[in-house]
Amino acid sequence: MSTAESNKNAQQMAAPMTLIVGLGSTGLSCVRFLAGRDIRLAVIDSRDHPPGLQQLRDEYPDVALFTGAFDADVFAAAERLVVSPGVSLKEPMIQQAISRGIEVIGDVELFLREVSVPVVAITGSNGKSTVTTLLGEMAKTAGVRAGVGGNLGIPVLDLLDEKNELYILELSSFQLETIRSLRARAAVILNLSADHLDRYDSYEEYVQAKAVIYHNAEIAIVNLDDPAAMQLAENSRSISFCMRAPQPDQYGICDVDAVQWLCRGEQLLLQTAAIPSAGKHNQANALAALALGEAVGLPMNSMLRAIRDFRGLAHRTWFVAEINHVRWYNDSKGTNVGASIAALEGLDMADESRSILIAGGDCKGADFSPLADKLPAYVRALVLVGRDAPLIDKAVNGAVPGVNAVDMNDAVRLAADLARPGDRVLLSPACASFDMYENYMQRGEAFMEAVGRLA
Ligand code: UMA
Ligand code: ADP
Repeated sequence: MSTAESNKNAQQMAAPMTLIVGLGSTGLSCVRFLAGRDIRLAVIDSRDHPPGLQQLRDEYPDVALFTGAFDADVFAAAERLVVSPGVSLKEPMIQQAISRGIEVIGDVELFLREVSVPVVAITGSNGKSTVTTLLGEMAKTAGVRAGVGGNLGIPVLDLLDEKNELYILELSSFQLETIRSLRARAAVILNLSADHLDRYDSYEEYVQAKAVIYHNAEIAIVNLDDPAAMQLAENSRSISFCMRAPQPDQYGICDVDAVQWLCRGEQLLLQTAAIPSAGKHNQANALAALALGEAVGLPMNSMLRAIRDFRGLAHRTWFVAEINHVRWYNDSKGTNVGASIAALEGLDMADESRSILIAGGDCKGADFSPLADKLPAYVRALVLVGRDAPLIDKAVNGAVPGVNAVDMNDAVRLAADLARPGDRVLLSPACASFDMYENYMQRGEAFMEAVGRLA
């Protein structure tokens, strides 16, 4: 650090300041939002070279920055913390700040204090990005100007625009931990299954973080197929969805003369065959989006048109190729056990065909036994790759044949050998990608390239 910089930092600590904790995309969005508001600002990040470093130096040279191991003196000088989702509130210095009684919030709380138009809040263990994006498409088709983002990628503060009539936010459990003022027009917990147990002490704690989304929501969207998620909705007004024939005013699936339909009560809306994205879980996602769309007054015909046109998001049960009568799917975003189970069940054909599942990576403290229990019904063979492959192997305990691969190319070659005509090969790792790749996108690309070489 230069002398000028350390002087600037010392000055900053001499007076009460808002401390932005974390300099990733969220931290930068908070600086952009708060800079120029006559608020003394500083940023701290425990990384030596946080991703936003250069941009902060170039665009906000007056904002003090502290990098490397968190410094207690910097936290002690703060009168308010704005904490990024990647930083746990259990961090001892954040705990001390909470004990001192200062305000500890996140970027979404700053955002909520700023907006006056309706907010749709979407969480769940899986399907968040898909439902958020699909609802955004529904709004666009209906001509409603909506800001769409959050955990999906664009930090919420960067969505702020006076012209927006609606905000559609994907909120992670991490983001929900630092929210105080959420009064969503419509809120949903899509489903609940274990994730992020490297950050939470228990599954219960993770669920409690998610539960916040329903507090003060005007309309709760409720998944009747997920009793644990359903139980968290105590709102007086709700719109429900399920994967069976629904009651009046609920969304569900109806069979008429062997044809499956998305329906609302007895009203047939759209044949499920018209949904372009693969898997039954994407039917559930469409129903959730319809219920959310109804809650914010989107017209039905626009919503159905958006469903018909929405091809799904890349790396989510994404059809890659058919080679020698074997269909290959990239579900690299299947980063937890619940997601991989949903992908296996969703692609199931109820015939003799099976899936070859490629799984493994950074398991985030997961328990693989729910996946192991499901494998015999859906999986012909398992190809394991990545750091925590032995943990999956141990949980499966020979319930289905398994082989180990050294890398993605090897995994794809092995899967091709194991598949029979009519089978599917599914990359759905049930793990994060950080042991081998920068992110799930890179892992999915590696898979698709290897499949391409095979073709
Ligand atoms: N980190 C440190 N020290 C710090 C600050 C962060 O080591 O001082 C680490 C974190 O532990 C984490 C990484 O840096 O591993 C990134 O954290 P961050 O808070 O800087 O992340 P942002 O770049 O601000 O991105 C965050 C969300 N990231 C996380 O929650 C980890 C992004 O979700 C989100 O798109 C973005 O805000 C905009 O809202 C990503 C994510 O992985 C996609 N989310 C998790 C998930 O979907 O499972 C919850
Ligand atoms: P999230 O944003 O919650 O991670 P995504 O929409 O990105 O969710 O989907 C991630 C993965 O979760 C998909 O690749 C698929 O394996 C699984 N998935 C998607 N929708 C559902 C659902 N409704 N229920 C269970 N699993 C799902």
